[in-house]
Amino acid sequence: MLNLILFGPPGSGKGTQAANLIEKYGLLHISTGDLFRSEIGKKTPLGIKAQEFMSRGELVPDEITIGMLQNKVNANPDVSGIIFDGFPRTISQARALDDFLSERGTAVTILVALDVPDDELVKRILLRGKTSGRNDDNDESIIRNRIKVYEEETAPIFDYYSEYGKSRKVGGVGSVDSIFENIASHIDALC
Ligand code: B4P
Repeated sequence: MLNLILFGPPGSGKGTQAANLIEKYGLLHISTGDLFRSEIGKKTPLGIKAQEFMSRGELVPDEITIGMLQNKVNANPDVSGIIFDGFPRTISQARALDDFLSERGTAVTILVALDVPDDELVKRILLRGKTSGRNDDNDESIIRNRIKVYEEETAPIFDYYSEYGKSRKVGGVGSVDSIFENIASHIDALC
């Protein structure tokens, strides 16, 4: 099973690259951001809780996020692999993911991090905000807070998987196709 963590700060292009990767490798795409937005759209109790954190640019608490992720994986038992997009975002989510995959007789194969400068991230997200309808995309101070939360809580996951020789870094500025080729070369070197 190919279990790929697509990693990087908000706006680095994880969702964009995931779309191409699904096509090439036939993987299930799980985006925790998309799952939360779907719950928000349906006004479920989980969505109402998630909205509170997302609108401030903060992470949704682990106890909500981990359970939701596990439900999604359990609902798709026959897949040949998974792209985890936006998960894990804390070390404790990473540990929970490792335990959960190990119970299923599998493990994270590779983490690919997209590297993009902060000012480019802000520019991209503000541009996306013109059409996305996402209230966390429209306010520069909320976007900067998302980047700060990423640096403090999420970035250490890169080193966590480096210890197992699983982390790779890819430049995230340039054409979507050239970035995709780069990601694929790292995956192909392992599989
Ligand atoms: P996410 O939905 O994961 O969103 P994101 O990080 O903003 O986007 P992504 O990196 O996928 O960027 P995209 O491809 O769209 O998270 C939203 C919120 O949900 C979080 O802040 C948090 O509150 C919550 N959340 C999610 N997961 C969680 C978890 N595990 N734990 C706790 N909370 C969680 O690209 C961005 C833009 O750039 C697009 O407009 C795209 O067209 C453009 N772009 C992409 N590639 C480009 C390129 N090469 N050049 C120029 N533009 C490019």
